[in-house]
Amino acid sequence: MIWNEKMECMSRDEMTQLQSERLVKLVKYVYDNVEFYRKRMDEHGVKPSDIKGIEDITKLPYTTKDDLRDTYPFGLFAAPHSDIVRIHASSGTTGKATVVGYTQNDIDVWSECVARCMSMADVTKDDIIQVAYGYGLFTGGLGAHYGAEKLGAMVVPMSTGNSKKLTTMMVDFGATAIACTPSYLLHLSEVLRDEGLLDQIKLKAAICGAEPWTEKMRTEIETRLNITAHDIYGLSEIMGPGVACDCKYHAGLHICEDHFYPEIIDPKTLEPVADGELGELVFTTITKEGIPLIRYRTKDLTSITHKKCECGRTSARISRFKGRSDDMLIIRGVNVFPSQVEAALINVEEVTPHYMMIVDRENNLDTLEIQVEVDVKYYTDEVKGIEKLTKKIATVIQQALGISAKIRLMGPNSLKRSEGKAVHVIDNRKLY
Ligand code: DLL
Repeated sequence: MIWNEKMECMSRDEMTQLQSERLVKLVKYVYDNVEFYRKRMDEHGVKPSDIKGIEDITKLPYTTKDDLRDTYPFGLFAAPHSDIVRIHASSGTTGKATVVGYTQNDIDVWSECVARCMSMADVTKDDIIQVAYGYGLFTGGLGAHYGAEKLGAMVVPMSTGNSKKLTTMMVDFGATAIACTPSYLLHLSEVLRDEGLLDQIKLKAAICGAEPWTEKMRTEIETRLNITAHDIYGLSEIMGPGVACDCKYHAGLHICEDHFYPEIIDPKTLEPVADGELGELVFTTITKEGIPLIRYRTKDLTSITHKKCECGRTSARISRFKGRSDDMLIIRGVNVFPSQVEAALINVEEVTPHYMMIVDRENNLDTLEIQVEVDVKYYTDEVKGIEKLTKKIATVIQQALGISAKIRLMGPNSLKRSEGKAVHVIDNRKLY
């Protein structure tokens, strides 16, 4: 089923016209309401009146995560606080989170986009959907929740964790759809198998995202659970889940293009690349009110096509993600930057700035080990001392990253020094 045929199936010309009108309005809106953008545009010598249509978008400067960090917490908000009805946040590159705000209209648009995505997975008002993304500052839980409600489905707001309860309720409530990260769904399939519940579930579809996954993982999920699994994409800076999703043809993710204007650029030259070529995805939020962003560099690497899909939708499609142009990792669904570890360790007197993060996947759950080099002054063989310091670092890391890590203390000068750019991560998962 196509949730919003008018918007999802409009002709290219109509879409370009709509995007042009919306961009012109947006640029004036941010220029009038966000000091940061006013200054940026003045520096670039661009006036709102220079933007006459979507073809003028390349005249505008890019926005990055650092811009959000530098204006923390509300510096990029365009709407007055009295019009903001919700805040979400995700990891920043160092200590501070990236904060986003939504007006009621933004929440309505968001729910509409998620409803479109869930419809791509053939979820309807007759479905019972378990939302097992985290609820809270992370956009996954509430984003999926409001979209499923908009669809009219029966929503079970499980959040993450407590897999046994989730699987029991899956059977007892007869859940027909689930929204969660793909790795968590693989884990759930094992819990269902171990509990002997696999033949009692009524699941038909899964809406999986928030982290990279492969076609191999999709096949594994679909075979184990006898369902169809759809790839949903989004990021908190742009909105949250629901920016794009794949339909039953799995031939790329349809972007909600009437709200998010996509560009693909070469991350080095920052020049646009042609359809089909790999590059960094950039979005302009052409209808957003709370925190509209112009040419936001997602750092996600993909390619785009503007060809009509077999499903009938005409919206541009992006291919499954091929990596990132920065060093962000997603561990257990949480965005983690090595620089956050560095920032956290600086406050621990007993260790040096040398560390190594080792990421792996065991039983479909991500594991993180952080090897930390102890300062020669504090190095000890004494078990009690090691235990105390390990615990202290584990607490600091948990607070900084929002996820737990196994800490391994290393002797002075034991971690390999690199000659060029320091290597701080070994990722043994095969995600791209
Ligand atoms: O992960 C929003 C979301 C929630 C999307 C639930 C889908 C489902 P952030 O925490 O801001 O927002 O992380 C955004 O996650 O830039 C990508 O690198 C990655 N990501 C999200 N979805 C996918 C996906 C949410 N389907 C960052 N495939 C993005 C690959 C994804 N990577």
